Amino acid sequence: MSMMRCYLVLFLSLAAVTAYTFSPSERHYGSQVLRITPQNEADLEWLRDFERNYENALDFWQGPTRLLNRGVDVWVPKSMIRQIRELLLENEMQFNVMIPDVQGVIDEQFTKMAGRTRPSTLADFDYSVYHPYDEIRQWVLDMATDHRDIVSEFLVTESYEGREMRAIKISVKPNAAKKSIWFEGGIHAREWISPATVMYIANQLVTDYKSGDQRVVKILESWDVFIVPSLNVDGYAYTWATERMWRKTRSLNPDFGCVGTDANRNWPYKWGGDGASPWACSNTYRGETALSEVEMKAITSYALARTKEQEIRIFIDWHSYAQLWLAPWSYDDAVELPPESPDQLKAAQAGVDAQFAVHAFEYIAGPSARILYEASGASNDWGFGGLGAKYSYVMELRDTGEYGFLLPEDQIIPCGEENYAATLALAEYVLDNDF
Ligand code: 0X9
Ligand code: ZN
Repeated sequence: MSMMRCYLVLFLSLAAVTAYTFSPSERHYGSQVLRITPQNEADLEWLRDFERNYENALDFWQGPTRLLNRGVDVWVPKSMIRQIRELLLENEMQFNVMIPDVQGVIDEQFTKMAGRTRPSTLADFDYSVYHPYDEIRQWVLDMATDHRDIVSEFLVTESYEGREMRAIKISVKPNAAKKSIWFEGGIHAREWISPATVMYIANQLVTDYKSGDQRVVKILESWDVFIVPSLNVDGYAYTWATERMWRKTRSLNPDFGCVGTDANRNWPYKWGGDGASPWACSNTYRGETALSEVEMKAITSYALARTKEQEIRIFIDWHSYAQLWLAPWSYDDAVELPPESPDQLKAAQAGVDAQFAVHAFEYIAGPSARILYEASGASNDWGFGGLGAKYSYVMELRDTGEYGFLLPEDQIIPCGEENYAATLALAEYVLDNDF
């Protein structure tokens, strides 16, 4: 063997065993997530005030919703635990500790991941674990290379910090009558189950199509599928390197000391109304203007251009957590629902039934502002009102408040399975009833 080849072999084998050592540097020792369960309307009213008063000091993983039996999950730093517990007791709120040691869960999950190596081929890509951004980007490239007959990839934009945001299109046989499905994951950085689930679904569609699964063949002969696995790429990278609980983008807000915009308050439809903050330090900061974020500008113009060629009829923005299908409207709970609402909810219900049939996990479908809370400048409103996709949803994945955003890896595949079933059911429902 020549000296050169010898070095090359040595280099390659070293590269193969170089394990990654991610671990966020921000630490949250002693912090807890408390779950407060409203017993009646008066409790809910109190919780809404509580959120208003503390939204700048505490991170509401799940704010007060319109669903009486759903809890409010609030992440409390160690220094405030006594004060918040006393406040809840004084006001006779029922609560329990949902996560007794947030840092403990984060540490445990990163320890489990330490020592893993990068997948060297697509065949090595493990759908049952979470992946750092580089690997997601590489997955996009590999999907297009290894399945070039039906998968293509494209660059949506470079992010604020200069990362490539890439996406795939699954398209079998050109057929003028096809319509499109649009899935985007990872708009909220810390909701790791979202990119993991959309990648699972993409792989399953391709695999099942290639093995001749008749349901999938029929679906893909009618629908092209766009999948953007990770929309908020800078935020996602930040959750691996620095702050596991980061939600927003990473753009600087020159007039404020705080970084980032809530990309899901930055969509250009009913931007800047209720349920979106004008304050840059808020986790629901709407941004300086609609589409102030480069990622959002790129994704909206890309989707608008695509729908002109081949109507995007199904649009899902994947989030966690709460197990909900959220249909328009998001921006106002009092505004009349669109005439399409009954169809949107019926189609979602077909998905809910399919989800339940797989692992008996219950999802609930409804109009977002009425069953959850108001949020203006949100994706499902733009998908419907701006893009014109009749079946436009925010999907909140697992769980309903055991681990929340820190969903363990052993739930990725089950979550993928039930949501793959939901995807097929939704695509079929629309195909059969309203194509
Ligand atoms: O608040 C959000 O952006 C979404 N929930 S999350 O916990 N993933 O952040 C929900 C947005 C859907 N719209 C309304 N709730 N109105
Ligand atoms: Zn979210």
